[in-house]
Amino acid sequence: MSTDPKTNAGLFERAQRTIPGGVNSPVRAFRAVGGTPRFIASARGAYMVDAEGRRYIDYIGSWGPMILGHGHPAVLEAVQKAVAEGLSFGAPTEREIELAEEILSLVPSLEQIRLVSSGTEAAMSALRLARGATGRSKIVKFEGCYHGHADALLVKAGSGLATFGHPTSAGVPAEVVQHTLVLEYNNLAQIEEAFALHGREIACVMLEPIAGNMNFVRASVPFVTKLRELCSRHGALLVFDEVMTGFRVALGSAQSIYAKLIPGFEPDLSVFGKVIGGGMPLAAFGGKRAVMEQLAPLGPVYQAGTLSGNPVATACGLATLREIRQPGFHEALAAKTKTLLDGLLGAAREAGVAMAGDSEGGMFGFFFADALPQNYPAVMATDKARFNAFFHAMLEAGVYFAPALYEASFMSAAHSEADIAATIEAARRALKP
Ligand code: KE4
Repeated sequence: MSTDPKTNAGLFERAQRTIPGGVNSPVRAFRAVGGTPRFIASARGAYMVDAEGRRYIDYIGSWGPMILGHGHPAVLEAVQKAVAEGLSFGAPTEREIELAEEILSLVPSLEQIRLVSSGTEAAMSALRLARGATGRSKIVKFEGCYHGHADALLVKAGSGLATFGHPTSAGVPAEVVQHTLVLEYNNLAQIEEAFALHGREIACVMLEPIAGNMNFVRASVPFVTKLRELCSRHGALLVFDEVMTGFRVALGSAQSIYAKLIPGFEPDLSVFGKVIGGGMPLAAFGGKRAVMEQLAPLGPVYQAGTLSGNPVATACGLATLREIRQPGFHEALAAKTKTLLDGLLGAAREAGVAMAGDSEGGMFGFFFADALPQNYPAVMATDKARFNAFFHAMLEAGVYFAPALYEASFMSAAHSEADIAATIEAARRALKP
């Protein structure tokens, strides 16, 4: 008996016939948590509705972009107007300038920015730019941080500081990652030793300032301070991958938080995505003019894109940024996120379950562990079985968290106090022994 084609299971069965794994991005397949992915039919405000008509309170928000919630009137109006004016021109538009000016007005470390279509493309381009601007080949990234799927960044740690990375994916030749050094996040001794060994050959250090691809792990202030100091001393560029944290954890992104804690702190290059596209394919990378002007057509570093700065995507991103820069927006978002997280942790305490969590702005994460992990091995040592059971209990209760223990979750301006109370009540029931 074949599965009812109108159900999630039926759609998943059908999808797997024509799309590898039935999905266009692996994490959507629920393989980390098990079970059948939900095929979403529509979304509005804080809610998504699946193919079976079931409604979920959505804490994925398209993995970060939907900071306003789904279908914000100002965003829909801007996108519909842009659609009527034309979908794509392959020529410059005024709105790309407006979006560039808007982003630069919010991030003081930026003097110029280039728009692209995905976070992967932005991180890959920033990496090439760092190598081109410094004339160096070696790069440093950290275990647990994800910067998209460009070959040179799909790397796992080598067997020590002197040895460089190994591919995490088939199809990536060892030669491509031979210059990528993968270190432990928040490990000051390792980064000091790496620069002592390779300092003059390192083009850049790339990291997620708050690692949402380890669910929620903050780069410590001493770690970021050390990175800034070593990069400056050795002529390497410090690249903040803010695809997830950008305009999400604070209006000025994560770098504005570190600038308050580390006097004068700035990264050299920044990578953005998600929120700046408001749900449409748009990302960006930027930095000081002297570095950015190394890019074609001015300089020798080639980078391009047919749909870069797409007029509909820029309308969506611009409308989103104009809404989130309203006074009090991030304060209200952060307060809601904290209320939710405190409620989840309280429910765990009542149930006698070890749970740790952290949040910044509209981004949060929780682990079934006694303490917050500070690096990837510690994240992967948290209780996966308990996480997966909790994920599914909440999904059955109509609450959609990130389907993997190493992924962050997201609050939106559309989530109401009632949504948060219902989520906490569902957690109490899910965690009850
Ligand atoms: P995209 O190519 O997926 O737009 O961005 C890649 C990327 C780069 N940098 C960071 C810090 C990111 O978090 C991402 C993408 N994030 C994942 C969620 N962990 C996107 C979800 C997915 O892969 O489907």
